[in-house]
Amino acid sequence: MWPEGALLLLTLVQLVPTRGQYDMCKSLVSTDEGAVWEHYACQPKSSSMKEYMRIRVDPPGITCGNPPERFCTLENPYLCSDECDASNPDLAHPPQLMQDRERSGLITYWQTVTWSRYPEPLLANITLSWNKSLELTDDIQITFEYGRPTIMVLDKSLNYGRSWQPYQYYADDCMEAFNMEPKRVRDLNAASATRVICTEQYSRWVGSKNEKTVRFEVRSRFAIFAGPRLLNMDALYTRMESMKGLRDFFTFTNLRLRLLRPALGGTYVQRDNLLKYFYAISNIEVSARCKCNLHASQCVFEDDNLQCVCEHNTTGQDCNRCKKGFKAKSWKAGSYLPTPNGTPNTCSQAGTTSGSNCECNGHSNRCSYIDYLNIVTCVSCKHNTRGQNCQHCRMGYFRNASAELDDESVCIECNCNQMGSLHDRCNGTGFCQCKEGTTGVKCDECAPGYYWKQGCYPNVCDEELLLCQNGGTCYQSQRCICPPDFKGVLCQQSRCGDSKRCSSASMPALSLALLLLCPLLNILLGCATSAP
Ligand SMILES: *[C@@H]1O[C@H](CO)[C@@H](O)[C@H](O)[C@H]1NC(C)=O
Ligand SMILES: *[C@@H]1O[C@H](CO)[C@@H](O)[C@H](O)[C@H]1NC(C)=O
Ligand SMILES: *[C@@H]1O[C@H](CO)[C@@H](O)[C@H](O)[C@H]1NC(C)=O
Ligand SMILES: *[C@@H]1O[C@H](CO)[C@@H](O)[C@H](O)[C@H]1NC(C)=O
Ligand SMILES: *[C@@H]1O[C@H](CO)[C@@H](O)[C@H](O)[C@H]1NC(C)=O
Ligand SMILES: [Ca+2]
Repeated sequence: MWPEGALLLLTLVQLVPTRGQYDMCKSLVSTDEGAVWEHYACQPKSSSMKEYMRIRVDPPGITCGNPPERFCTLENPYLCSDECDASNPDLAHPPQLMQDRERSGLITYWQTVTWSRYPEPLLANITLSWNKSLELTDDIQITFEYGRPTIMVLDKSLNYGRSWQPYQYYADDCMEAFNMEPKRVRDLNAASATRVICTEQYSRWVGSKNEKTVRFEVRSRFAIFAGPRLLNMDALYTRMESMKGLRDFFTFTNLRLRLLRPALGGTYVQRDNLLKYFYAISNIEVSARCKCNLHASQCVFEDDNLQCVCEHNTTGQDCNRCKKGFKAKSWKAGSYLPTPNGTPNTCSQAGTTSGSNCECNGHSNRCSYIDYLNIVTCVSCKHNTRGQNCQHCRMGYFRNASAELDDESVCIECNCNQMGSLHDRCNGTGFCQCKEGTTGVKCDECAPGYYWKQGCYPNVCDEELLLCQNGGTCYQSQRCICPPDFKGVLCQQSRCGDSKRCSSASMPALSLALLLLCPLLNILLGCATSAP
């Protein structure tokens, strides 16, 4: 179907000028002033994504044939003449047979080892990745040969596999397997269209030849809004604009099938014939379009990756940024509304109003002419920026050296310590201006010789120069704790003085321990002040 070569167009060039919805980004229209381009919201056509998916199966060794293994079928468990042998191309069942194009009716499939280690569960994960955000346009269909799993989960990731969420649960008994009420997509309504359900519809045993498909229903969910034959797509697109979750629900970068229990062909596992239990998948059909934020009508497969061919002066894998030199406004996705052509929300060139350059670096959508200065300036700069072109950081913020000028995180808060700094501004590398005795980038540390107590204060005492005397101890550099007979900042002054009213004065050899007992001694030994 696709020509050989590095660059494959997913969207066929339209030879006939019939126009589907949102499939053109621009067209030349004639006006009184000659031909001009008109721009529209646009999106690539839906296509089969199975050829572009990377498949990974886990755990290692789950694929059958190494060593070669015999297997039986559920329909005829006593005829076990089939063999899987990874070293023989005719008998091998590698993962890529889930995505091949089957010629001349020959079914090819990936197959796992048999459940010979029962009762240990037979588990397999199939991870499908595209390295591109995609939007489902039709049902996902997985074709199982030799029976559909009795327990399985479909997961999806929106962030290239960093995190996953369940998409749909499948079991022949949802209550038993997942403690969930069984549901069908047809039971859902506009309010519950994006609910993650468990369905029993695709897991019951009906014979392996009769029903091979497990679906993730997309069309029935679309039909909730667009009607049973999807004739009113405008209603669906309108909903997608007003319900952000609806659009995200159909968006993914990766899918994962967690196969948790194979087909049993009955209620129980027969331990005497475990060679008839395994998984086999012949095809995984994923119909989707590249997510290009309504800024591209084509998506190409280039250097092994899908890539939107961005229009409207946007760029990025998903057309999710404005091109350099087109950042007069912040980037915005195109909109399906108003139907039928939508709004392109194009990125526009640095303005030329009054000959003045009014590029706002993507931090503002508005400019204003200041009469007495004869300049055009950006107004309401966002993201903590300021300036004629929103090119500076606001007071209290500094420039993020690793961010481009149009990055939302271009300005970083100074975060100066309120107690330790003179004000909340900082210099170009984030250094705050510190009060005396305070140091550190944010002024939250004390210089040597200072202690922290809601700001830095000079030490009253320490272990070097400002020693507490006469046996006093230094408490957190803040004060000396003096023995009872001494006072003064460094306990340098005797309380007893000349009046010899303190016992310790007449007992110079008294140890520190006894000194601390002085109040007690006063009572016992009668050295109290009022002794006759
Ligand atoms: C399948 O993926 C899940 C989620 O990452 C993981 O917990 C589980 O161990 C995997 N199973 C196998 C058989 O690799
Ligand atoms: C994923 O796509 C991005 C953008 O096209 C590319 O830079 C990156 O190398 C791709 N990663 C892999 C693993 O192919
Ligand atoms: C994008 O920029 C080019 C100039 O490089 C201009 O001709 C074109 O009309 C712009 N497209 C849009 C949608 O603004
Ligand atoms: C600086 O910008 C980079 C690039 O956008 C961003 O990843 C980082 O989080 C920013 N740093 C801070 C502190 O905001
Ligand atoms: C900010 O202040 C620090 C410390 O005084 C200094 O090292 C740095 O060079 C200053 N940065 C700028 C951009 O002035
Ligand atoms: Ca196949």
